[in-house]
Amino acid sequence: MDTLKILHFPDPRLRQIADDITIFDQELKDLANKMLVTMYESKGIGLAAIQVNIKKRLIVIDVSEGRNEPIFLVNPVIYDKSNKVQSEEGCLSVPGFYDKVERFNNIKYKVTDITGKVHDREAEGLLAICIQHEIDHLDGKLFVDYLSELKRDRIAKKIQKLSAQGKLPSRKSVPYSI
Ligand code: QAP
Ligand code: CO
Repeated sequence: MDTLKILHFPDPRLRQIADDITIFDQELKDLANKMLVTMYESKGIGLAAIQVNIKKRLIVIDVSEGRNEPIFLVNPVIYDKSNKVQSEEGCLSVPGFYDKVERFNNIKYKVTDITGKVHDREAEGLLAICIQHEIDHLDGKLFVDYLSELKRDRIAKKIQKLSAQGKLPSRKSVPYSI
């Protein structure tokens, strides 16, 4: 299957605000599946549609050990956060860079599934953190926005340089099929 091209910081297209999804058809399922394959291929645990230049409120996540428990989130909204934690984060759109960010260990959120059904859910730990990170993408926000301007600008310059040299890190080496 063809995979999607992931945008890299500081690409301004990562700053777009994604639109709510209103149509739940086969096209949406195909897109979700394509995003999942793209995420698995790049060894990620989460990917938002904005990262592949699609302005829709769609997220795919898999934080399972076996990488065989995909979660699809449509139009997710967090309404309760508790227990602040420090999380060490990376991002497929900021390849090769990691830093500490403040998140919440526990969240309650409303989410629509791929068939259009609305659910009220809770999450904790890595899944909760991943959902917070991915919803930020839907609002044009990146984890580097929580860092100092100095750090952020350095990361932007390094990514632009590595990209121009074709030397951006990728973990595409391990094959994965779903
Ligand atoms: C977001 O991030 C996240 O630099 C998902 O070279 C991160 O999947 C949520 C990745 C941490 C919670 C905790 C990053 C792959 C993947 C890289 C990712 C890289 C290859 C990042
Ligand atoms: Co990300």
